[in-house]
Amino acid sequence: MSDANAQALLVEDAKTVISLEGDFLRPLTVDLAEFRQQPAVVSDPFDLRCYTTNRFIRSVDTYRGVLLKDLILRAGLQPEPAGQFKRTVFIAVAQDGYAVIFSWHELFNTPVGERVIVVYECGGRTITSEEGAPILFSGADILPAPRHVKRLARIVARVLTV
Ligand SMILES: Nc1nc2c(c(=O)[nH]1)N[C@H]1C(S)=C(S)[C@@H](COP(=O)(O)O)O[C@H]1N2
Ligand SMILES: [Mo]
Repeated sequence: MSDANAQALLVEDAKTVISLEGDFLRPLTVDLAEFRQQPAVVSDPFDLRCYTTNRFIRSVDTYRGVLLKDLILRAGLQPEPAGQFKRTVFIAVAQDGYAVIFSWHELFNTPVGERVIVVYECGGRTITSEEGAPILFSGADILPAPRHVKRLARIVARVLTV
């Protein structure tokens, strides 16, 4: 990639934002350029396969991204009333309205959370918005396609009550 191309992608990254909204302590907006300053997680190559039809979609090379739970920790959860944060669900919403759910327990107290990342690179190359960046990927799921969300726009926190 030429320097000019790399620069253009960085400029595009700075314009690509994800907002954390709802029941966070400090709702915030992050841009993809900031992600490169944070600790990264790299996933193994995998086959993208649909849950509903079991259809093989394509093989995907290594992904690099930041942990969803690191973003959530930056925005923070309400400490009061005690323990209420454990009732939080996180809705990851794409630009087209496609949405998937994670629970607080799943992210912070199971191995699933160690592998839920917001992805900005594939096979060492920046993913463009045409290719679906930023992608939310849950690497421990059995069938990966449902929680492989292209063009992630928002993470909405909701404290559930019964
Ligand atoms: N933004 C967004 N991401 C999405 C979906 C969608 O409708 N919108 N569908 C999911 C489902 S159910 C499947 S099977 C795959 C399809 O992947 P493809 O669009 O790359 O073929 O994307 C997943 N990610
Ligand atoms: Mo699917």
